Amino acid sequence: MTTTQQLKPIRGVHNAPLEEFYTSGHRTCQGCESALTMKLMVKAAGPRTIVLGSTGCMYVANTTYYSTPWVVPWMHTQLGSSGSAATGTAAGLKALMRKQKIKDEPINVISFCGDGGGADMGLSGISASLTHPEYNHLVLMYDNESYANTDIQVSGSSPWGANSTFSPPGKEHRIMNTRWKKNTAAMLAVGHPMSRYLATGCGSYAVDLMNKVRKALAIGGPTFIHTLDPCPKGWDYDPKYSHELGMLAVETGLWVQWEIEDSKLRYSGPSRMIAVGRRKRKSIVDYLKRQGRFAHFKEEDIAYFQAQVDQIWEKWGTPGVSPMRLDVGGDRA
Ligand SMILES: Cc1ncc(C[n+]2csc(CCOP(=O)(O)OP(=O)(O)O)c2C)c(N)n1
Ligand code: SF4
Ligand SMILES: [Mg+2]
Repeated sequence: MTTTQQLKPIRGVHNAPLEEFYTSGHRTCQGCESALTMKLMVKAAGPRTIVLGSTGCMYVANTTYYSTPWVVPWMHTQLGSSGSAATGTAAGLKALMRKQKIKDEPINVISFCGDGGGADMGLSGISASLTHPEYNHLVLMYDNESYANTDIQVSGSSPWGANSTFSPPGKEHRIMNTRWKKNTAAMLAVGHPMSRYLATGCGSYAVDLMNKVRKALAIGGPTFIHTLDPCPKGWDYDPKYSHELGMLAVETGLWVQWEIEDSKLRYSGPSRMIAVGRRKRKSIVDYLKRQGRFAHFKEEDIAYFQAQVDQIWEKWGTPGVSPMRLDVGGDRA
């Protein structure tokens, strides 16, 4: 394995690097948290970084003709290809260094995708990338809970009941998306023992997210981070509330922040406080009522949603990560 950069933890927001590698020149919506995720991701990674990005808002809105916010080298890849682009780029760099065509130095490779590109279309490529311990890279899936760039179609990561262009509530059927959100990071964590680091995060907890990016890049081998990114357009709220909605998602226990480093699971931020019983989860009502995509919800829908979140914390073997529990099978031979 080629060496990785030694990236020290950032102790508090005042110690975050001042340099920006994702700056002006993008055309994302006002209050776009996915843009914030990009900014924090590459701020944490630093200048010796190559970023690859699959089709979606973070490609299209960031590469308007002759203009881009990326200060580091950046390349677009096909919608389902974040995993293979990551492996290919890491392998290419390694070969060039071995042949002494370029200087042998640690270069970060980050490949990002949206939830449509990662949780749905590119899942197999990401899975394959996490089986190659000889290549160092991070796949970051920014999750705005829809195929946002093509006008908010439902994805496997969209929340139950949310209004989208593919799941509009009607008079006959109020709840058109009857699927619960996929738990992508945990699914990948369970199935890929060669990956030493997988985590969830949210731009509302900027230092936590930047430190997770640093750990993922420094540890070596293939890694994965899944962020939850409030999206004013798709979630239908005033852009000024993006930060608060990200916090609410965590404080209600709907979005659980954790990391698995060398098989050790740790919760972070409010999720840790909730997990150790030092903080109560907030009710989901405020989170739902502040977003137009849930405006059609009746009391029974809110109650169902709350019951699902309660279950994640009260019935799952590892809350928010895995519903599995050991069954010792007392009545079986
Ligand atoms: C193979 C393929 N199918 C469909 C499209 C059209 N398309 C472009 S962006 C996009 C949405 C991607 O959604 P997601 O990955 O969640 O990113 P977001 O737009 O939400 O940022 C789609 C369907 C495409 N570019 N390639
Ligand atoms: S639609 Fe959502 S994800 Fe896309 S640029 Fe706008 S706020 Fe960001
Ligand atoms: Mg999306």
